[in-house]
Amino acid sequence: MIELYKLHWSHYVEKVRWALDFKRLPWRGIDIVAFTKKEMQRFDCPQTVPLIHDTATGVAISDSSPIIRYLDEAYPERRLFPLDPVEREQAWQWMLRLDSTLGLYARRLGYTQVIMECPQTLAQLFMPNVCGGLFTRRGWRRLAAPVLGMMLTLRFRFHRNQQDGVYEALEALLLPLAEKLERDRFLVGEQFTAADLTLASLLRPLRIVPHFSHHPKLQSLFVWQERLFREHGRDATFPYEDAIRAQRQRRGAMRGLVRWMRADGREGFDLPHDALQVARNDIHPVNRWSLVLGLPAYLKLRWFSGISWMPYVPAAYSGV
Ligand SMILES: N[C@@H](CCC(=O)N[C@@H](CS)C(=O)NCC(=O)O)C(=O)O
Repeated sequence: MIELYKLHWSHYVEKVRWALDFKRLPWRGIDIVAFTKKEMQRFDCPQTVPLIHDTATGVAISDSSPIIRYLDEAYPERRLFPLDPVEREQAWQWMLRLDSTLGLYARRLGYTQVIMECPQTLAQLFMPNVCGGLFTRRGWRRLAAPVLGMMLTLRFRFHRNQQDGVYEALEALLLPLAEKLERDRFLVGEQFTAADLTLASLLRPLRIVPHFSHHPKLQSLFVWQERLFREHGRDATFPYEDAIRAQRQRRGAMRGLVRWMRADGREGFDLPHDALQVARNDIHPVNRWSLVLGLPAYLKLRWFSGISWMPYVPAAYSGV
């Protein structure tokens, strides 16, 4: 039995869930409290989510790509890595690069979009069981939203999206990927691998970011993603996607117009050209004093982010 310590909406967690389901391994999910992560403290490995504990071997391991590699080595049935060593290394490098670029920036922009359009959703994600679910009720949700929004803004630096060239860097990453996948069915070789699973999972938060979900040159990439979701029985939408869509339908508008888009902001990832050994992360510590800085950062993001409202139309790839 594999125990999976998770935050259910995390795109890194979805990678591991998908791998476990693909390999038909028995597993059980344990929802953790995001603020304390006390459920996983007994394990002597970096405390990021996802983390798995294999009760058969005693192995506990965090970081989604090493987890998937461990699963493939320990349980070789229904392989996710190619047998050919060159292709195997290619798949591994794709995973580490996507974890260190797409995964981090899509998380930033997905949360940014939630904060700009329906911040009350944050309480439903982070506090479903706190005080018997009090913060999922209407008025309390509104109270919790700015506090959670401030903490997340400081932790992941949403207020620096423009400065850090996040939109530009992601666009520069995704356009060639979309072109490649119009020619090839898979990222590596002729079969589905852990690299495809990584790309399709980590793209998910961008489905609520109109600059990407509605980008004419990226529609084929989302069609590719949807095909994989269908073929592998993955959830068509996550609850936060449904929440934001319902809000847009009610308002008839979405925050989609990125006003700046600099041509020189495209080098944002700054990764070494050599092979990567581990994935990068961008989590910054937040304490109660730094929270004082959170309020202006949060308010700026919510009201003066430079991303304007535009009429809501569904993305072409989804037709929803
Ligand atoms: N490279 C890691 C990234 C994992 C990660 O950053 N997880 C986030 C959740 S999406 C986390 O642990 N957050 C806890 C925190 O911010 O303390 C992976 O692929 O698993």
